[in-house]
Amino acid sequence: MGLMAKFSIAVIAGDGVGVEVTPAARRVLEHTGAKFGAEFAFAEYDWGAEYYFNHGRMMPVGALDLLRPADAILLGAVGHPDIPDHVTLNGLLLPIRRAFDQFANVRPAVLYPGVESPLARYKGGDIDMVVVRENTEGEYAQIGGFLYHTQPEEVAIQTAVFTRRGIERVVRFAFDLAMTRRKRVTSVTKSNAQGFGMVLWDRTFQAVASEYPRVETESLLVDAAAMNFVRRPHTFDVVVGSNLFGDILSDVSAIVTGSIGLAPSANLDPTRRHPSMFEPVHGSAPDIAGRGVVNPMAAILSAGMMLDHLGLKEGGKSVERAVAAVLADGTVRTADLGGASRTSEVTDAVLARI
Ligand code: GGG
Repeated sequence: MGLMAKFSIAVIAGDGVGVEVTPAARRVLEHTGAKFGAEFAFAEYDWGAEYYFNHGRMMPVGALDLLRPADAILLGAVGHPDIPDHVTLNGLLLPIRRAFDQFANVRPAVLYPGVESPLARYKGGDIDMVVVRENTEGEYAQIGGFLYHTQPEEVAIQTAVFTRRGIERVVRFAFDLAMTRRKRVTSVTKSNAQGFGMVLWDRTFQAVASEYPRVETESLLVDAAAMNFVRRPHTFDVVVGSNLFGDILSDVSAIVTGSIGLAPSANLDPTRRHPSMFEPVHGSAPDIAGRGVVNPMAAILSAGMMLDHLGLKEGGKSVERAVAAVLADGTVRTADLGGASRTSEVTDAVLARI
């Protein structure tokens, strides 16, 4: 047997169903690693809502320095009904994305055979797109403040930040990705109404597009994009948009391909100076948390994306193939896909196929 590649993985299971899907992803990493010559050392961090209740913050001072040496980060979900969502998000997920310059949030949406789309005329194999979301600036830059805080005359200022550098690098990432796929990139803005940041986006998109003459391009306003994700999802290949638009549209792409329980994501620093982070698109789902019924496939597919990022391409492919095989077989599936299987049963079924 050849040399084992060794990787250190920081794990933040987080809140709600995060603590149920993360162990499933971990098992898949261990199992796939053993088959494809890789070994994983996991460091678990108990950050999130419980940590907040005990310490008044989502993660400790110095948390980012603990994550920094990791080869990758596996995240479950953040969010708790008793903590405002802006506290959980800005206390954990967004600072990690920014600190590690994870500027490309890659969110594939595939309609797998055996999965029913809510769109009547679409069947397995018909939809295969990737939403590339700008992940470090834009509408989530968290620049602003309150005047007359909590008083009746209160004013809130929330500033979106768009930089040419920030737009250019994520758009370039989208084009490079499209070159490995069907060579089609759709840019999404709202530049008719937002005449500064989004106009800079459009101009930057055109400039980068001119460097990729073999890639077909399309620019859509976000309202038209939302409509066309439902009307003609089969026409999209790579879709690139701002932090907010990518966040929203990737929920639409998730549901037209069957379930948000199948939607993985990678928060990538493509320069590899920092660890990238892999997480299901879904949140903590407090309504079903703790019952062992959440679909682990989004987290498992995210683990597959991690393997791919770490250079274990065949391992990554085998994870996706295993998920696809379980979906095509149709006997083991969670409630979001019309089944009654438990999280552990789905995980076992995927492991058996790898
Ligand atoms: N899986 C991570 C999670 O909890 N996502 C929920 C969420 O609200 N995410 C916001 C974002 O991706 O910006």
